[in-house]
Amino acid sequence: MGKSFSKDEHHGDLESSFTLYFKNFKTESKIIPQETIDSIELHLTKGNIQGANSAISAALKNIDNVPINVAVTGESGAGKSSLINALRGVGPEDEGAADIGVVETTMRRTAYKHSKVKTLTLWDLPGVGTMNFPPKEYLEKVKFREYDFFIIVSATRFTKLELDLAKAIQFMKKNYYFVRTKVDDDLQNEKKSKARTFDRKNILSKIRNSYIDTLKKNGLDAPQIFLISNRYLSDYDFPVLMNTLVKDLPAQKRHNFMLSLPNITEATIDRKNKSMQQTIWLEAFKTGLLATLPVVGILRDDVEKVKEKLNHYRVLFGVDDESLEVIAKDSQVPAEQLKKIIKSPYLLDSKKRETLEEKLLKYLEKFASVNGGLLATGLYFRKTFYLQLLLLDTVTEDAKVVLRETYSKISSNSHHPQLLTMDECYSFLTFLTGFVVVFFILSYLRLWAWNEV
Ligand SMILES: Nc1nc2c(ncn2[C@@H]2O[C@H](COP(=O)(O)OP(=O)(O)OP(=O)(O)O)[C@@H](O)[C@H]2O)c(=O)[nH]1
Ligand SMILES: [Mg+2]
Repeated sequence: MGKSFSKDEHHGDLESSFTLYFKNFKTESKIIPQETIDSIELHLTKGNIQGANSAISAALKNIDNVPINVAVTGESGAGKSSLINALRGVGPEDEGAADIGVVETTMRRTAYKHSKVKTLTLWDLPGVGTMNFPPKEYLEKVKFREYDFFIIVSATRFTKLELDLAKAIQFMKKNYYFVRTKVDDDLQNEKKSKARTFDRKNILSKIRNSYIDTLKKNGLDAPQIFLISNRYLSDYDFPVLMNTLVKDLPAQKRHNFMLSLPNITEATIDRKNKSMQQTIWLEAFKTGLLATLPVVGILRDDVEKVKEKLNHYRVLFGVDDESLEVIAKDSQVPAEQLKKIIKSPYLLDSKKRETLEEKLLKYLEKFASVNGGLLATGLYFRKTFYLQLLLLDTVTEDAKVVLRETYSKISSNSHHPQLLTMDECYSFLTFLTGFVVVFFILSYLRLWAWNEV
């Protein structure tokens, strides 16, 4: 599979591959800053292989180590802890979950580390109202410089203090996001009180517009509000909120933040895949820059590394045994059932009929037909690169299969908002009774007419 290149041909090829590869990604999905991409390209143009290699190593190291700090603030009971748990992919009863309750539980800032992404910390801050300080002083007290952005949460309306806080955050050149929680409750209440005229879309847009009006009146430019439910994450604006947060972060923080997010939609899982692909490609590119010989077979000592990689991906995509146990508990789908429908645990199973080499070959054929050829040419085209993509895609598909299996269970659980209100049940029963009465009258009339004849 390897192909030899003369030195110049090799460099020219590498430079164009590098440029082409990153052209495939939108700015908001790239995991390294444009300046870094430009500088690597410059090294390659000049034939400075060592320079390009060091720049890629530094970029990857930065992605691994750069801390991400998220501040969540809002009045007591607004749903801060619930949102933090949701962002960490932790259920309210799971180990290490932030305390949730109806009594005021957050009086000072509390740090919650993400269990899988060690560089990410979510901070549960006391509301600006509970601290009794003007916004600027509040920001100093909660150490505003440490955070990448603020999420300001409310379950009712935003107070004047919170609106002023947003302005102060903006002034400090940090991002903030207004999040309105518990919209599931709003819809439920509307449905109960106005069953006949209930229109979900209309109600949500009314709620949204009333917030936007208030924000505009208070001098906040380009205001945005995310309507979410911490109980039903894939409904409403939670997925939009996640995309916005990822897009607004500096490129080098995107990858880890993306990986930290819960698998609530298939689109989220695909985005994690795209992010992982970039790190795999950069690693392979870097290795290929310095490699002198193309690797043809899967080396024996690579097998252990491959196993390690697979386990790592399974953890990141939430399909490792431990994660599956937690998902099973939350969704009430037995863990055994989940383990049966996924493929990654058996991928490296040597007893299987199809060997890993055969699987890889099949994958390469499929890859080439979808992408119009194989991605990388030149010395860095190594089997291990495509093997990692195969592992990644298998794990990605597993995460989707698990989501589908558990989503259907969650949707059919009784705690999901009722499909029919009492009024609707009553109307339906009235209709049914009417229908039965009319049916009997008509049958009787027919019989009577028959006897007459
Ligand atoms: N229906 C519904 N209930 C929610 C939602 N978010 C939170 N809750 C409930 O609201 C209550 C308060 O939520 P918390 O997450 O503890 O609120 P908090 O802002 O952390 O409260 P403090 O720690 O007291 O400041 C809990 O009973 C949650 O289960 C939501 O989106 N929908
Ligand atoms: Mg709390």
